[in-house]
Amino acid sequence: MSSSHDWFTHDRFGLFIHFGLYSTLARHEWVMTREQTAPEDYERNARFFDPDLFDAREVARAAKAAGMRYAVLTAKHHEGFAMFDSKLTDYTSMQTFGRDIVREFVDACREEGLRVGLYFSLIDWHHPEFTIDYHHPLRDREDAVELNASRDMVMYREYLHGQVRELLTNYGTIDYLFYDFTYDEPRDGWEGKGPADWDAEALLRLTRELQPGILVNDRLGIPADLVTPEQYQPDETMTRDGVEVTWEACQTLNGSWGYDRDNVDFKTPDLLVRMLVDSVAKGGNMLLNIGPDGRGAVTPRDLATLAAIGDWMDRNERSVIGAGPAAEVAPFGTRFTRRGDRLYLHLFHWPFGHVHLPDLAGRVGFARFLHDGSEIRTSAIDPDQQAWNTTPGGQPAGTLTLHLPVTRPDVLVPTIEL
Ligand code: H79
Repeated sequence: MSSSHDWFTHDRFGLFIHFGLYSTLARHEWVMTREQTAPEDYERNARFFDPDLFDAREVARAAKAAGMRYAVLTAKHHEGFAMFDSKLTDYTSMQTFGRDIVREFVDACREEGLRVGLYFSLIDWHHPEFTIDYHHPLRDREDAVELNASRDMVMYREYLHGQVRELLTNYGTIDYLFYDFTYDEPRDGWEGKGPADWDAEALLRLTRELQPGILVNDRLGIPADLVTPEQYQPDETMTRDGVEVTWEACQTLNGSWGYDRDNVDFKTPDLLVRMLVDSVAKGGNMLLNIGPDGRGAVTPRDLATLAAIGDWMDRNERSVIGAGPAAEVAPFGTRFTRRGDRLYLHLFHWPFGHVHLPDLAGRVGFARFLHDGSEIRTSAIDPDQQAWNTTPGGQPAGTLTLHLPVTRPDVLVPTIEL
């Protein structure tokens, strides 16, 4: 069965962009909560935010060159600062530095042929009607409970729905909306927030009414189109009530989403390719994040990482894009993906001499490295003539053995097409 969402599972790989006032503070996008900054103090930073080097075309081109097919920008994060021309507040990029970042982003994506995604925070620590809860920057104030008595989530909800209406009305077709997030279990004597606070049913209805083809994640706290595991790789294909679900792992380069100057705990390009392959092997997507810096530039390091992934994708992308899980069981330290009648074996480590693939004897016409098309010689254990085989001992009948070169080819993840 095909649907308007098929592009998503086909495309498999997208770019996440976290960009906001926190980019210039440069110490994690949760800095407001971490440092318990009052909204009026945090707001002062807005006057100094001037991302003169933000170039949406450059970002979109880097995504394209990395092999990504869609991109998702933070239209507004928990800090409440709108990176678009919202008429419902003056706390916007338009009012402070005269640019509609969402507009620049959607235009650039379309020019580069990328699907357009927006991230929108359900949380808003700047809005005066948003009640204080355990994630809120005012949580530790003595008068927090009294302050809440004068806050009204009904009014906040109107604002929330209103900004979503703006985003889904004024920027053409939006393919994907990433809401963030529901935390409805109480903690430390505080309430959380969830579907009732967002009026999730009505918000989801509004979303679909304004953008009939849109894909929505499930962080409104009610089932929607996909689940978005954050900074972890699921153990296997994800299911809900026994049915496989569409999923996407969102992953960071260094553990922070917003630009985090002093955090140098970076994932390597080869690890990131393995994470992408791992997602596809389990039926999922990967949304990989960058955080442009305080001037809006993508850091040289992040650009280099994207370029390195792109080098791998140039030769190997057909093993992930348009591909999905395979029924065959992959040997330890490897992953299988499948596209049509092709199986792809991704080697996360480099064994000496051979890889043994159970039950594949007689089913493989040709084996080759994907990066250079070079043949991998194979041998099979013939169930009728066990003595004939050249395979080193101990493999059961039906096993296909791949004969690898001693030297690991110089690619991030060697991939063999079967
Ligand atoms: O936008 C990104 C994150 O800011 C947001 N979702 C992604 C896509 C998000 N991150 N964490 N959470 C949502 C859940 C809350 C985690 C917390 Fe913490 C743990 C809040 C306080 C402790 C980690 C450490 C995040 C802030 C400080």
